[in-house]
Amino acid sequence: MRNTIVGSAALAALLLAAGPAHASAGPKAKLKHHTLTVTGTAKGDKLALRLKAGNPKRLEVDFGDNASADKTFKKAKIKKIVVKAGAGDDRVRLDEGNGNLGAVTADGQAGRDVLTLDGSNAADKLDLAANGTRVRFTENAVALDLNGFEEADANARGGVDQLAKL
Ligand SMILES: [Ca+2]
Ligand SMILES: [Ca+2]
Repeated sequence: MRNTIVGSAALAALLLAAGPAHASAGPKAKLKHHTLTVTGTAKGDKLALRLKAGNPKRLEVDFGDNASADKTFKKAKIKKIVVKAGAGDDRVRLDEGNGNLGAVTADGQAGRDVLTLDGSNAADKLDLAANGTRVRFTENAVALDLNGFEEADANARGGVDQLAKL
């Protein structure tokens, strides 16, 4: 089951509010005070987050979304995940196929950004709701707070899935 929700004018308007682009060598992922912050570059980035296959105690950050993890963190040390995709047309994938990531706040920032949520093989309950100018994606009661994405895709896998649209 695949659902595509094209962003609202409110989301598009957030482009205007996005901050200036900063040049940097590549995307970054840092864990500090139990918050994992993933930062994209000023160009279009592909950023993927998932639990490690066969080891759900590890959380992988995959720059390029090429199935090769670039950074790995201890899941137990992460209480919150913040993704700032930066300028450029970014693709952010939250892959919960190996388990839930926990609370995620993701901001596509400037550019035309796409957020993909890959559900688990269990029966998922996906709710998408406008939350002011933000979009709140709730997967099995775990809140994903999304901002600055022009498109959100939900790939629910297996099980009996429910998806509520805006
Ligand atoms: Ca990679
Ligand atoms: Ca962006």
